[in-house]
Amino acid sequence: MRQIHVIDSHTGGEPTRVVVAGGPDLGAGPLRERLERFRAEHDRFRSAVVNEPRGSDAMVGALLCEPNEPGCAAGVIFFNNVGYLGMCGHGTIGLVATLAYMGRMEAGVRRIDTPVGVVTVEYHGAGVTTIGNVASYRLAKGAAVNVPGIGIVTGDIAWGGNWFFMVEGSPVALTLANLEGLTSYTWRIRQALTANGITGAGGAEIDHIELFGPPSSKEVADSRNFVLCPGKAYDRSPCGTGTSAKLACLYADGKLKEGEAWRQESIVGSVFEGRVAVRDGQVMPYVRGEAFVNADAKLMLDELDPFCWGIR
Ligand code: PYC
Repeated sequence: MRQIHVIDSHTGGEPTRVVVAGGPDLGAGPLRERLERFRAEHDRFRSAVVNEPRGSDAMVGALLCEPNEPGCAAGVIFFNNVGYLGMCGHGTIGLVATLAYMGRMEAGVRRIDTPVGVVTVEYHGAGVTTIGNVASYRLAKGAAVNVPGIGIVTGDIAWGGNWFFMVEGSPVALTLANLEGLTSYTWRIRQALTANGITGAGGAEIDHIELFGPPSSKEVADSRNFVLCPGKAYDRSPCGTGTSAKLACLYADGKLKEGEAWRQESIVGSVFEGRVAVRDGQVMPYVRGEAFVNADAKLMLDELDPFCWGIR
């Protein structure tokens, strides 16, 4: 029976399952090439780790790898219920808490290799980390999409390590009680973007939809969001890459200055604090959040189990 050592955590309510041993051998080389090998040759492993009956639609997996880029403390490939993520902010904060739990991370700044580039992490102790994400930017302001049954929806298309369509002013109040309505609204936007060929740079699929509304209170945050992830699950955290994309848009609009704090609240009430620095004309987002380790376990993969590779 195959055994996989995983350590689970949550960042602002959003789960991360780090595979620390027993994962597929993806060889060496750039993380983006190893991600493609993972997808092509070991995709059922992804499903076994994050899908039911061992996981859930909300679970994000993180395969801990040897880094390729010099000076990195670790490499990581993120995956979810339907595929792979270039970067994952809440997952990186969860990864750092996991490395600290394993005795592999002390307070200070480290570099982490990901398929979309090197990110930095500053570990503050007690599960709190600030990630220095990849350069983020807005590709299009006020892009319009005709959503069947809804009409024209206008939003910004932005990169924060994943592609986002970001809508200001949700027509449905951003509360958990409206989860079905929010999921249906954002899913229909996502389908309309695909149907109309509206993409990120280089034809990349926009697979995250983010709605913004007022925070629960001005003392708590500057804004509240709802983020629909690629596999139709919603992000319980404020979404690190989504917050990065938002920061890039705010900066581009002159609504956020370099170094100024922006507190993004999630649909479950957890908060990330973000800032930007500008380097060589690029917007570099910094996002701070907190993660808790909540399981250190062995997954068992028994080929006699009809759902050994997850319910897909
Ligand atoms: O925190 O970047 C993030 C993220 C992406 C998908 C789920 N969480």
